[in-house]
Order: sequence, then structure tokens, then C-alpha cells
Amino acid sequence: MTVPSVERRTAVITGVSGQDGSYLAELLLDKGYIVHGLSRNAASCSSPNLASLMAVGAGRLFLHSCDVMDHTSVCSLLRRVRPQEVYNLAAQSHVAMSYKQPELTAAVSGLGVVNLLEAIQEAGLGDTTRFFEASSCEIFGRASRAPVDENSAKHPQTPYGKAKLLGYLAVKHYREACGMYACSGILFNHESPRRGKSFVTRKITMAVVNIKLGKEERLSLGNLDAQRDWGHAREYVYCMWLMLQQQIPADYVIGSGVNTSVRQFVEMAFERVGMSIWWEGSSNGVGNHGIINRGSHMGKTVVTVCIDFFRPIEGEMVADTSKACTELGWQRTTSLRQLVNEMVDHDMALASTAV
Ligand code: GDR
Repeated sequence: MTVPSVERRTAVITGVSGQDGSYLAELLLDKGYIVHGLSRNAASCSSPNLASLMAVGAGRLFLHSCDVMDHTSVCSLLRRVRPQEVYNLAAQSHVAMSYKQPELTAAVSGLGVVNLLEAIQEAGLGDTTRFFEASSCEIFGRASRAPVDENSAKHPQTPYGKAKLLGYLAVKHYREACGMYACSGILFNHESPRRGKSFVTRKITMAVVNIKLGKEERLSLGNLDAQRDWGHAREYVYCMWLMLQQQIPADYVIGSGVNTSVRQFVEMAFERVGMSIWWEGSSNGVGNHGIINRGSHMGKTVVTVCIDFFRPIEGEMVADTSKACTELGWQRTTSLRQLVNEMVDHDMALASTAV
């Protein structure tokens, strides 16, 4: 069957109110798609991401309250809108939370994927609808100095990573055994001004701005020396779209290829507001703290370490994105410094206009 031209396509995005969902919806609306966005409670959702989307997508963006676990609603929606593309961005996406809610995480981030793939088949769309799963580098699990690619061993070590591996394997199964166009983007950390406040980058940029404005005293963090491979979410959702435009479906690692510590991220965020800090106390532990080293706040402790934010296990990996670069022509262009600056500037503008 011929795939309609881009400007006449319909896409379904689960998790549309999140960071990635809103960027992807914007991208697709810009390309002329009709977008059906699913969110657990779209009607009462006051997400700022959705508010700006509704203005951009008037007449071509439709929001539905629908849980990826609710087979009947998902099936009936798919039958009704018959999308050419389905992007699954719905998940319990907090790694730390997955230790407290392992069953919920397995259900939403693992079985939810099976449910969607099954619903596509049941709606009679298995041969025509293309499916993207937002998988995670957490499926690799073990700390490794060598960059990881699509073929690296998968040994997830967190409840979140294990749930994501189930989703990843389901995608592989429906692709290989059922012939579906289904693929997983194995995503490394990706951030933006739309990032949720409980993820470390946004927690840092918001706190740094509040400290600068005198609205907050201190930022309390966990492992400062944990390393992450951070990129810009807007560039990663573009790669998701590219993945569904190929002749042959395949999985791709999406990352920056550069590891940076939480400590360095903190330093960059403070630098953006004109404050510089030095560190005192044990090199990586609860006694370690960050102190302002010049200007009016000189000598003030602004960063402390709290055991509550430490993880039982840290998997530190860096991405090898050769396959995405070669086969999809994808390149990331925003440096981490630019990303930090964008996030800090956004939070400064928000804080300055807040009453
Ligand atoms: P992560 O992102 O768990 O990698 O998962 P998060 O921003 O939560 O943590 C990144 C690193 O920062 C360390 N850290 C802290 N983390 C939080 N949240 N709060 C703190 O106070 C803090 N202090 C230190 C963590 O230990 C960790 O090393 C994200 C999610 O988006 C997943 O859904 C996605 O799959 C992966 O990235 C790739």
C-alpha cells in the first residue's frame, strides 16, 4: 500500500503532554500531519507544553484521554483514526521512582508497548501502520567505558531498565515475527526547558536561577560524579521521525557520544548566571558541598549532597551513534553548554515573570 505524502498523514503520539511528546507534535504539525495526542487525562491536564501546542495545532491536533494499558480504548481509537504512524512516548520514565513502583513501571513501560502493538494488529493496521518505541539506554545497564551501540549486550539493572527491555524485545518480535514496521530508538538522556522538574538537569537549572534571585538557599543533590550522555530533546525527536521514514525498519542508538558529570552540569549552570563555585569536603559523598567563590555571595554554601537522592546502582554509558549518523543522516548539533544556557535562560525568564 502506498504511504500518503507527509502533509496528508495522521500520527498518534502517546505521552503527548511530556517533553518529547510536545516537541514531536510540533514537528509533525509543522510538516502538515494530523496529530492525535494521547494523555492519561488530557481533559484536565494543565501541562504548559500542551497549552502552547493547542495554539499551534488548531484544527489538526486532537487530544484524547487514553491510557496505553486500556486495550479497548486504544483499539477503538486506532480503528477510528487509522494512523500511518504511532509514536509510543508514554512511560513511567523516572528511574528512581521505578524502585518504589516496580509493578506500575513494568506495566506501563513494558506491557504498555505490547498492548499498543497488539492493538495495531487487532485494528487491522499491522501491515500499514509504522510504530516507534522510545526505548532507553537503561536497557544496557552495566557501566561500560566503551561506547555502546545497537549490538551491545543488554543487562538492565534497574526496574525501569528491565521494563524498557521488555518493550524493546516486543518491538523486535513484532518486527521479525509479524512483519510489522516497528522500531526502537534507544535514547540516551535528552533534556530541554520542557524537562520535568524531578529530572536532575531541570532540578539544577531551576534551583540555580532561584538561588541567583535570592528565592532559594540551596540545591540538594545525590551523586555529583554520576556521568550522563546528555543531548537536546528537540534533536532526538527529529531522529524518531527519521526512523519511521526508512525503507527498512531498524533500531537506532540516539545520544551525544559525550559523558559529563552532574557536578560539571551544576558548574555550567552557575556560570550562566555569573556565579562560580568551588567544592569542599569529601570528594564524592554526603560531606561534599559547593560554595560560591566570588561576588556578593562569596563563601556561601549553595550545593549540598543528600543520601536520599543516591541510586542503588548507577549505569554510566556513552552512546555510539554511528548507525544513526550513517543510515539516517542524523547529527546532533547543540552542545551541552548551549543546552544548559538555554535551560537556565528559560528558567530565568519564567522566574522573572512569576508573581
Ligand atoms: P536518568 O535521569 O535516571 O538518567 O533517566 P535523571 O535526570 O533522573 O538522573 C540523571 C543522573 O543524575 C543523578 N542525580 C540525580 N538525579 C535526580 N533525578 N535527582 C537528583 O537530585 C540527583 N542527584 C544526582 C542520578 O543518580 C543519575 O545518575 C533519564 C530518564 O529520562 C529516563 O526515562 C531515560 O530512559 C534515561 O534518562 C535515558
